Amino acid sequence: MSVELKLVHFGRAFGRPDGSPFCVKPEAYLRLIDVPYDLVRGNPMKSPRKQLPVLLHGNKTIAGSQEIIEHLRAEFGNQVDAWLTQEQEVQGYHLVKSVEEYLYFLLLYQRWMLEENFQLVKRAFFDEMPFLARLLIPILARRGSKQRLWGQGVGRYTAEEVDARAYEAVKKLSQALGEKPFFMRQALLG
Ligand SMILES: N[C@@H](CCC(=O)N[C@@H](CS)C(=O)NCC(=O)O)C(=O)O
Repeated sequence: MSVELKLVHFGRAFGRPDGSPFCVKPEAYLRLIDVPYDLVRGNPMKSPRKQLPVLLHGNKTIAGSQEIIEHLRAEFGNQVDAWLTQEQEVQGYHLVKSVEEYLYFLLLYQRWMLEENFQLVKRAFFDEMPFLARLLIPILARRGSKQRLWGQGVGRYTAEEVDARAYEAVKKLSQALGEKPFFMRQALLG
């Protein structure tokens, strides 16, 4: 069977499936539903919203991690979490929003604004690029992240304030997870 799903992503980094958590998310979903897919390294500037991930499915182009999951659900059925109660679905929605719209920005700050981490990011994300691109793209990407962070608000914190908020956010996630193997799963009995 030929593979008709192509996930356009940034690429493996830091020993993880992708440097971007938004690209890890649809790939994790594809693995959960066990549908064959190819990975293609892409350029966000060439994608519909100037961001990755993007899914190519036949002649359809789907931009955005959530839209990709919704598309896969519509095409292949909900094999992953159809058992959620409506209350759990609502809780899950807000959990995802807090990770994607808050914790993500703390991560963005730590990666791009702290010099020591930026040097690691530069090596992990851009080392394989041709010389000029390797020189310029990290500077432009850092500038873009700085503007996003300022607009969102996290960019106005000090590094110490960001650290404290990231620690608090991860600790609360860990408390919510408790002994469960994944979120929204009822606590294991016995
Ligand atoms: N809401 C989008 C967010 C995707 C996103 O923020 N992607 C970032 C990488 S983490 C990106 O492509 N940035 C490229 C840029 O800003 O130039 C989703 O869920 O897919």
